[in-house]
Amino acid sequence: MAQQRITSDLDPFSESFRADPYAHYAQLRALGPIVWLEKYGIWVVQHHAQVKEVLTDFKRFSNAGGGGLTNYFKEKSWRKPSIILEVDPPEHERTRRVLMRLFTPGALQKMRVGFQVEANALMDRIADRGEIEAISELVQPFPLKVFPDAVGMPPLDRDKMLVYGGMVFGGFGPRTAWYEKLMEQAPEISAWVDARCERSALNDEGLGAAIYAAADAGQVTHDEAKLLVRSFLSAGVDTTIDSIGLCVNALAQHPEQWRALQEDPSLARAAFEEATRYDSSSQSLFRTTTEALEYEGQQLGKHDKVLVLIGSAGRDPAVWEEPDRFDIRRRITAQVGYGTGIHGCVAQMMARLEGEVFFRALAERIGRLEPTSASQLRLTPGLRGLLTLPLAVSPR
Ligand code: OVV
Repeated sequence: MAQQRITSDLDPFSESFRADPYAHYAQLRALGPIVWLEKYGIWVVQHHAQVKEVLTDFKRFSNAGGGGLTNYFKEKSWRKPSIILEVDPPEHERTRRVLMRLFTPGALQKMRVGFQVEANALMDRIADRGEIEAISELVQPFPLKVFPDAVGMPPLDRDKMLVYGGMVFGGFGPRTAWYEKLMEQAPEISAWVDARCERSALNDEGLGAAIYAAADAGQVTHDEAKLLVRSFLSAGVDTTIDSIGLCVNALAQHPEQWRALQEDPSLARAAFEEATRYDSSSQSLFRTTTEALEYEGQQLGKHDKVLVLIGSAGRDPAVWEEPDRFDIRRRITAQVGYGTGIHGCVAQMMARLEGEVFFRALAERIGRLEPTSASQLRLTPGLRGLLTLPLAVSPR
């Protein structure tokens, strides 16, 4: 028998919630394993156990209902739904397989060299600058260079790319005035993205060409190949920019952790992994119920939206010791910062590689890494990240 409904008037998309998400997550966790958010008429799960379970149970919790708050079973999406994120099995298997095959250890090893050259050059450019605005000068330039290089694209126009990212991830949130204003640029930005995904806009060596080769081999259609390249552009740039930025911030805020990384730069990958638990760019995603069902004592309706707070799972004291402590030596065995299950981030090994190479170069080449004034959060829904991060730096 379902119990009485557990409800909350918290608004996870509000600026006040987003300015301090972890305290709000703790409030939600205290209420129960699944809570009804009155403002949006959606469910939310916030404990590691339920986050993992909902993400894994694709039969009851669908992706075809859309990656965000918009319910595709009831409303139309602003863009053609993603054919990898916003589909269920069996359709999902074909597209997922094509992308999975791109990220072999050999392919990643080939990327590593290019990433290292870029990271080292970047650190050397900023090391003796004294004071920098780290987001625009240190963080953004790295994914904005290595990602298009790996895909086989010409350099990305920073401004267009970041507006597009705002649309994709902002589109996962509510239809606010901020969002409607941003969407005035949708026709122009969509045309720009579409052009970047054409086969003729990609070189023969990158991940993009490999997707079109899979289309030549009959694994997907050529139209689908174009949409899969779009998924790369949608999911691969803002996410890594924000994750790397938040990790730089965590290190600057924890001088003893920064010193530990400098003493042993081989901790770079572990530091980035810990930041993906402690303060990840991806805080939440959505599922939609396929049918009416009882879950954790609550009665869910058919096609109800479920907000899955992976950022809260990363701070759940049931799973992590001292979850609010940033500790780059922590053993991470229950990471959900990349999601999990059949929709777990398909390029997560590439993201980890970017982080590893970036933070190793940072540790090897930068001495001082200290905040000079307060950083600014970007309080838009979809992704967590910093707008600005003023730092004092010096060469090592
Ligand atoms: C994981 C993710 C985020 C945003 C967009 C997409 C995927 C996509 O496939 O378009």
